Amino acid sequence: MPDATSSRFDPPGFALPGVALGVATAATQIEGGEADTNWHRWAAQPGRIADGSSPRRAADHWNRVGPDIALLGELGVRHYRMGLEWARIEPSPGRFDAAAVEHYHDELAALRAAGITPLVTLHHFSNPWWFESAGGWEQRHALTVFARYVDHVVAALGDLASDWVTLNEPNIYATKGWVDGDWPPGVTGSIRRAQRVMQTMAAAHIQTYLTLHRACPGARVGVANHLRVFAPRNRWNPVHRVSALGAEYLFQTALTRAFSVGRFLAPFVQPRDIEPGRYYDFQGINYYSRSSVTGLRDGVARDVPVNDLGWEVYPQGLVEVARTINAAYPGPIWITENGTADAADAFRPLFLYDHLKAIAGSGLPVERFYHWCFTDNFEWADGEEPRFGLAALDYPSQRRTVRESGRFYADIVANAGVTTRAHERWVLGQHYPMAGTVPGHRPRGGVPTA
Ligand code: IFM
Repeated sequence: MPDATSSRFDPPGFALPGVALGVATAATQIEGGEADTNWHRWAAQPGRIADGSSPRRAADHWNRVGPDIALLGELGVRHYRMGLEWARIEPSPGRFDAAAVEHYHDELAALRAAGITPLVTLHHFSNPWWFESAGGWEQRHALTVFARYVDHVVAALGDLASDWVTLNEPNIYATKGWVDGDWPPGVTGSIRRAQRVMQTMAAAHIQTYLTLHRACPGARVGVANHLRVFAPRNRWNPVHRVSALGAEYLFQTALTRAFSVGRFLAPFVQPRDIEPGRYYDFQGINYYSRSSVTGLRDGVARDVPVNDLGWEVYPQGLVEVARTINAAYPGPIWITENGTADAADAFRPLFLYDHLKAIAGSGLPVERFYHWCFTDNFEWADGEEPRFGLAALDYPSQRRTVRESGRFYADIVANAGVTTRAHERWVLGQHYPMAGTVPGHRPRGGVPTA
């Protein structure tokens, strides 16, 4: 029998005051259908996608916007991060597709009518083929071309969106595309070109930040930064230690500096037309895992909990990266993505609990948390197999079924925290698989450190 001093958040429950909870998606990963993007072309090449799938199927969201918004309503979320497919909006250089723009306009209006605040991502790994084939983010005119797209979007949709992510994870985009080579354009081993891509994207962010603020007073604009913890595999080994520091610097430290305050430290070069300033209204953090560094590549430590893709589950890391970025660039923190691949839904509730609990006890100014992902979706080169959704997707029938973790999340949203009872119902007794026990364990997003 609860006594007078007991609360519904008694440990192991906890409240999450001040954190607005939402879910995240990206256009190419859920929309389905035809769009002439680098990813649609990449997926058409044999062997590029682990299971041979493509973004053409995905979650068919393009044709299911209404029911999907109803499903968001069932989860009770009031915040939704969604992406725009540039290739749909601008199918050939300078020609804008009024029907595609109207589709997004209607989607934003429907979200607003349902009481859901959209956070709109302008670029999330996918480029129109005409842009990609002209050199993509390496071409001289990339900034001008991207600015033309942004101007159009802002004029057409700026009345319905005030929260914007300019770019999603440019460090992953550049590392996978120009160093690992398992994403388009498939270049391997060129750290120099990857850095050039990141430099151009940093300049694009700043240019877009200024455009959005000129056009939409009150806009809140940031980058969805992929941040991870880099730990030396053996902390007594000097090579591991120096490599971990080097990897962190090359992968995220110099880049977040350029994005946030327009200061381009080596290996970047300060662009002549960019003045140092403040170019963020929130620090967006996509957090998934910790890297265990030995030298040339990062990896996953032995004997650690992992998800279906073999990524270490390290909840405290979310607070570690958030503290680091907040100390350098104070201001609101929006966790623009956090979630895990767990097809059996065997540990997603525990994952959610551990990460949200880390935030709750951190004292950091976390204003928003977007779970990745709303539904299962096309996970880039890993295809349809990894399951990140709060809603399970049966691809052939396109049937969505809210998982138990989705019900748990809805309960957290409704209570603004994890109640003692919810912990007992969804979390108690769960545990993570351990590294070495996950078939097909493939750490990804490796960062070269030499
Ligand atoms: O699916 C991706 C998303 O596109 C970017 N952040 C990481 C997610 C999981 O890998």
